[in-house]
Amino acid sequence: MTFPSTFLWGSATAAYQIEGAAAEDGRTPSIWDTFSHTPGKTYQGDTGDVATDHYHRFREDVALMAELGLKAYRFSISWPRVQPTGRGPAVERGLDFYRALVDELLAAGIEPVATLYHWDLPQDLEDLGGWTVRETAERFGEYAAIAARALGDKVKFWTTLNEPWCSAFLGYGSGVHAPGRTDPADALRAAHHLNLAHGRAVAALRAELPADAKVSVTLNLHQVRALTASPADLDAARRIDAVGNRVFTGPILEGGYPADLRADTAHLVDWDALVQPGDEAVIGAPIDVLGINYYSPTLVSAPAEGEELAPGEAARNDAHGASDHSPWPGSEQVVFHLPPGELTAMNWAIDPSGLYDLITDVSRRHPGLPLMITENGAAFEDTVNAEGEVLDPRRIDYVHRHLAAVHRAIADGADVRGYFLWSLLDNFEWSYGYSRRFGAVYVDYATQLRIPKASARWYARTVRSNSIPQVDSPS
Ligand code: PNW
Repeated sequence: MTFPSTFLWGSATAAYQIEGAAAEDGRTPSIWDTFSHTPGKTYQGDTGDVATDHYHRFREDVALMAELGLKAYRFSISWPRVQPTGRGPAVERGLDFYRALVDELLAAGIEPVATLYHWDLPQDLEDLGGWTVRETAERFGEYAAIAARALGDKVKFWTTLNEPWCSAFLGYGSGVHAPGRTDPADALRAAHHLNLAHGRAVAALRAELPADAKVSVTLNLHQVRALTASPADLDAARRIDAVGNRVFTGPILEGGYPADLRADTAHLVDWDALVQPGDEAVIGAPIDVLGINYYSPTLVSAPAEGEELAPGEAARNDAHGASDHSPWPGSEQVVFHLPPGELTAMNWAIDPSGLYDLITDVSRRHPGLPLMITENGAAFEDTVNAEGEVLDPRRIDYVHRHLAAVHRAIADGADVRGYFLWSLLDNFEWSYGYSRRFGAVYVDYATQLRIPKASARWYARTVRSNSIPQVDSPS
C-alpha cells in the first residue's frame, strides 16, 4: 500500500509538553504553568518545568528525527517565550531558540511545520480575561506577525491554533485543562475569540509570509456516531457535532456559525452581541490546508425517556476527562458511550474506521481543501526490558491500521497530504502528567535518556518505503 510520492511523513510535539526551561531566557508563565502548579490539577502534581528538556536537547532530538528518516516535524512556538506578557516587543532570545531549531531541522533535510498556539497562553493575558475577551484575539494577531517576521524566511508550513475545541471547552467549560474555568457561557465566548484569533493570525501570516507559504488550522474533529438511528439519538449526535465540530468549521470554512448551534446555546450567550459585524468574514479567510487530529470516535445517545443526567454523569464515558462540568455547553443532557474496540491507556477505543469516515466526510463537505493528519497515535504502558529495549507491538498495530485507513481514504479520492505521528517523544500529557506515554521514542525522565521504541523503527521503515504492508483487518 504505497502513498503519494510527495506525502509528508512526520511526527508532532508541543512546546509545553517537551521544552522545559520554563523560566529561562525571559520566558514567563503560561496558563499551563499556573494550572500545573495548582494542587490537584494534574496527575501527582506533574508540571512542564523540565518535561523532556528539549529546550537544551533539541539538537539530539533533531538527530533522532533524522535517524527515523522523518520528512517533517510539527512543533509549537511558546507564546510566553517570545512575547512574555502577550503584548509589546518580542524577546530575541526566545525567538533565537526557534531559529536554531529550524536551522537544525533544515540542515537535516526535515521540513519545519510551526504551530503558533498549542494551549500555552501567557498568564498575563489570562489575567486580563484570557480567551473570554476579544482583546486576546487582537493580541494573537500581533504575536502571529512577530513569529512570521522572525521565521517566515525558513518555515513554509504554518498552523494558527491546535485544537481550539480543547482550549475553549476543556479550558473554560469542564475545567480539566488550563485555565481550569467552568462556565459554559465563557467556553462559548472563548470559542468565538479563538476563531477570531485564527482569522487575525491568517491575515497577519498572509501579510508577512512569502506567497508560497501554507497556512492552516488544526482541529480535533469529533467523529460523532449515534448509538441508534432513533430521532432522539440522531439529535444527540447532531448537537455534539454542532458544539464539537461546526462551531469551528462553520465560521472557518462555511461562512458563519450554524443556526442550530446558535439555537442550542441561545440561553447561554447572545450571539448577535458576541459576533460583531465582519467577524465571520475575518474568520472565513481562505486557508491552504486543514489539519485534523484523530484518536478515537465519539458515540452518543439521548438519555432514557424521562431520565435527567446529574452533573458529571454524562461525562462518565466521555473521553475528555472527569468533571462535574460539561464541556458541551447547551448539550449537557447527551449520554456518552464507550465505543466498541480495544482501549488504549487513555481508555480511548481503537477504531481506525473513525479516521476513514472523518477524512471522507470532510472531503465530501469541502471538496478541493487539502487535508493533513496533524496528530494520530496512542498511549500504552511502555516499559524498558532487560535488554534496554521498548517493545510496543500494540502501538505499531494502532499506527499501521490508522495509516491503512488514511491510504484507503486517499484511494477513495481524499486529498490527504501528510501524516504526523503523535508524538515524537513521551512527554507531559496535560492533566495526566507523565503517566501516559504517546512517544515513538521512550523518555526516561530521571536521566532524560531517549530510547527509540520498536514502533519508531517500524515508522522509520514505513517512511523510507513510503508504504505499509497490507492489513488483514479492514479499517
Ligand atoms: C491532543 N480528549 O489533545 C493534543 O493536541 C496533544 O497535545 C495531546 O498530547 C494529544 O492529543 C494526546 O492527548 C487531546 O479529551 C486532548 O479527547 C484531549 C482529548 C483529545 C486530544
